[in-house]
Amino acid sequence: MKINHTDLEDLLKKDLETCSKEHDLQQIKSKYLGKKGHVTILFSSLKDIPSEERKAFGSELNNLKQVITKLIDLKFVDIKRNREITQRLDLDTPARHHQFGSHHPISLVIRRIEKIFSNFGFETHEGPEIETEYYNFESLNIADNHPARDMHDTFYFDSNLLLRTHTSSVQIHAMENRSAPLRVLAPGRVYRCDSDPTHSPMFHQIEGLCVDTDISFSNLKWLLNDFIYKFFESKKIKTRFRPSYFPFTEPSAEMDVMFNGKWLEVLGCGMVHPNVLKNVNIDPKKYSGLAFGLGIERFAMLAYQIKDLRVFFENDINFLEQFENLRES
Ligand code: 2NL
Repeated sequence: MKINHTDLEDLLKKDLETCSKEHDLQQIKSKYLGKKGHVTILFSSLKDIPSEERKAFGSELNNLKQVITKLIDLKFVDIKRNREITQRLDLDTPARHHQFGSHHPISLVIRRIEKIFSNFGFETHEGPEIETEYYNFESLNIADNHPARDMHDTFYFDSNLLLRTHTSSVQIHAMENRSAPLRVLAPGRVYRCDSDPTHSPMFHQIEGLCVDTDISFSNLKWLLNDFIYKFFESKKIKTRFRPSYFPFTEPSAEMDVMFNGKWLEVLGCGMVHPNVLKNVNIDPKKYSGLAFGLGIERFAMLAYQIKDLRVFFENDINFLEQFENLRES
């Protein structure tokens, strides 16, 4: 009996052509190579073959088995690879939803102000939000009995440690570390024990300080006027300086800007008090300084026409999303 070697191979090839699933291939495999498979049956027929033909027939069978095993194995690899490709390119997969975040308006305003002052050589400095009484008050010429030290305004941890009430302390550290001349910008969170619809116990401030020889009040006025023109993108905007009082500056002033026919106070400023310079070992006879401080929430409200202070701290996604397109400003 002669086995039809090519018939079986062709039969398998046809079966493989229409097969695309691993499960179906397993069935094909057992159809040919399983216990009752074609190849196995052929092998069991060996014993009925006349002995002089057996050797040749056996060798032919081995070859056939090898070819069939190889074809089936290759098909397994093929199915596996196809599965990987179709999984990778599954067009029914829902599109990935890219949701870009946005910067908080407070961050945007800080960045804009930093950019304007960096053109005048001011460098941003940071410092701790927990300070000692010395750095928050004493070094700034704020006397022991000054109302700003009152327990109602300042968050104390103990008699010495507190949450900074302004970022002036950052500038004190900067003057101690770098000495004069220097130009420092100090943005950051500050804390006051005050909470109502127009006051948040945590808010943001930027202070600026320039110490050099021959710094005058007219330098201060020019710098701040130019800053306001740049920030509000108009040279026509009206400003004025009113005399004021801060323990750390002398003279001191408040700057108003005209919006819709009304004067609005936007910042406080002055010439650094000689006592403050002495506290950081800078000679007030040789050096003088200009300084200013402003509330960032106030500037953000003006820049983006925001009416209510509380939206800055609620982190409502509908509010924050509006600043998405202003990322680069
Ligand atoms: C305001 C007023 C101001 C300063 C801050 C300052 C810092 C040093 C020395 C002198 Cl180290 N002055 N800062 C000066 C004047 C005013 O802030 O109304 N801020 C919201």
